[in-house]
Amino acid sequence: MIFVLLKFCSAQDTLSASTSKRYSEHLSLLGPFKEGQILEQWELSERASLKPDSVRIVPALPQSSGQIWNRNPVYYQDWQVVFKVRITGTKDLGADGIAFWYTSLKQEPGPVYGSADHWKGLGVFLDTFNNDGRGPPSVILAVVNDGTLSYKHGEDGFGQSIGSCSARLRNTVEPVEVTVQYSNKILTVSTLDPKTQQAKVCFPPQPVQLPIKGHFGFTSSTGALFDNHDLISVETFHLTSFKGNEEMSIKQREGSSLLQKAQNSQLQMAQSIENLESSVRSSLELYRNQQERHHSERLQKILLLLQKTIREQKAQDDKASLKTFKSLHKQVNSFSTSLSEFRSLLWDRLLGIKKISANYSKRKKNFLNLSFVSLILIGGMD
Ligand SMILES: [Ca+2]
Repeated sequence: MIFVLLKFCSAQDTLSASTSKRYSEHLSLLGPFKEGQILEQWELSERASLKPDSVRIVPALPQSSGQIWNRNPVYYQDWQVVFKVRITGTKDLGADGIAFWYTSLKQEPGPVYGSADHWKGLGVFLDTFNNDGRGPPSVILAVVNDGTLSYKHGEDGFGQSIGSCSARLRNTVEPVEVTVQYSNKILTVSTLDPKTQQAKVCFPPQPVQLPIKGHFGFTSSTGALFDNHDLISVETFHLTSFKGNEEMSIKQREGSSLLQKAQNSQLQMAQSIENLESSVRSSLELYRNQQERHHSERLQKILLLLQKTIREQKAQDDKASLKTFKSLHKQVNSFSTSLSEFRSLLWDRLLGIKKISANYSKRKKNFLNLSFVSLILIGGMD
């Protein structure tokens, strides 16, 4: 517990009082490990392997290299990575050391501590072999590359680093603990003194520009000389500085303002569209009214025409009817005349019949009288 507090305090030493940090489990790596275990957030190259308490980036074999990269990109603006390594060898000299990376992409294997050259981002190298004979036997150095720099491995990056410090790295009693921090575009590299448990800044913090998106990685290589290069642990923190907050707040306000402007613009646009729609709707209404008026007028015309036609037709009908009526009347009159004549004729016939009847009756009576007289005459004779 005391160790944790001290460690926390030591880590805090490199942070300003206005910076808070949050542990990122998915970007951290802690044992124990099982052989053959698949790390969810980290990918190992074939040469790298899991040991119970560490990731063996590369074993103590000549001309070897190994890599371990976090799988998913990091989007932290400010971050802090605390890692522990153990570099052990049976010989007096070993090589080449371990590199910590924060690069825009997961690097392919290559010549720079087992990683590709011309990287974009940061490399912090724990160099265990002095290639050019200058300076201390082992150092920690930081190199920032924009993708154009070719690392001079044979000269241990002479003239290329932004800072370095002497450090005992091989066969230490305790693992070597290094803290790399990027906050407010300032890079700070520090080591933990195993005796005092105090952080020691490796070189004066440097202003650097690192990619917004990147990957953390650890790689290692050996040459003719070799060591076991073990990564014990990685603890990553997401840093949030109040200044950053203020900047963020300003950016948020700016963003909010832009958003507001965009929203206003959208509202204006929406209003314009609404006005346009209203105008179109009015025009359509007017057009419809005009059309309706037109239709109405047309209908009125048609109606009038129809009425006229009907009247004319009616008139024609009336004429026809009158004609028909006249004809009929004439026919009726004619018929009536005929009927009257017929009646008259019948009447005359009737009178004639009556006369005949009367004559017949008279003649019959005369005949009867004549017959009676005849009978009397005849009887008189009997
Ligand atoms: Ca070297």
